Amino acid sequence: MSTNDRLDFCRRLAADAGRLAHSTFGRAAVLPAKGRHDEVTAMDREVERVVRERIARAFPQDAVLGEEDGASADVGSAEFVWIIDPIDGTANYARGIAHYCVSIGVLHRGTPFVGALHDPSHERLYWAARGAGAWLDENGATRRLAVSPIATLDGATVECGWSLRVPQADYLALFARMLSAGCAVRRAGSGALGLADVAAGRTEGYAELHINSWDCAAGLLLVAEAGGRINDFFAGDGLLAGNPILATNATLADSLATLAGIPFR
Ligand code: LIP
Repeated sequence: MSTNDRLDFCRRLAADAGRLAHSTFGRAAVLPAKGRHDEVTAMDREVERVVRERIARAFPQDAVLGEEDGASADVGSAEFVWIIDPIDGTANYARGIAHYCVSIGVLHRGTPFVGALHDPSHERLYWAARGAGAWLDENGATRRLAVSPIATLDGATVECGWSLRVPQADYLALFARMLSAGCAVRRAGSGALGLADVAAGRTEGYAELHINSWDCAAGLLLVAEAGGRINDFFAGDGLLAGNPILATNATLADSLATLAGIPFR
């Protein structure tokens, strides 16, 4: 199988999964939360079920890791691992806020290989392959993505992801450091779309003190292939346990790494 086979399949799968997710947007069947501010809907589970089924048929030799149903037994040994967030931004989805996406990334021997991210609310399909650039299909056209050229912190916008997975004091300190340096700071509730914004040059950075691999596997590749700099998220047990994440444009990379306290490789 070539890169193109998995890339083409990943793009089609993310497109189909996003359309499925959007079919109940605004009337989501919200299930008992996994934790405070950690929602899940029936559609999260349905999208992941469908995505897993299609991957198993097309690439039975590949491993899978998904937010809702966990890791297949061969996730530590398989050459290729598919990483699925069926709905990233579930809290937004559950509330009818049109800021969510389906994110599907593929690792080859532990590093991002191809990925696709579908934002059905805006009919945007982001995709990338290692060494082949990052791209956006929108309004019937495909354009290459490039990170922002902004070179000053007081001109930068940075998204700082939040969850109860880290102490609130640490998050507030991160937020305060960014603000004190002159950055505009946002938190929109989807790490994957936050990474897509960096890749598309809409923001200059995305930082989060802990994020899971299913939130970011596709988005990290988008940023790297759009000319940005990313930290070594998959170091250690990043795949199964998550890690801090920093994804930036090239120009402000070192400054944002210092402010975030998240070093690059
Ligand atoms: C979301 C992440 C985001 C985080 C949110 C939430 P989910 O993922 O993408 O980085 O800040 O709290 O965890 O749970 O919507 O798939």
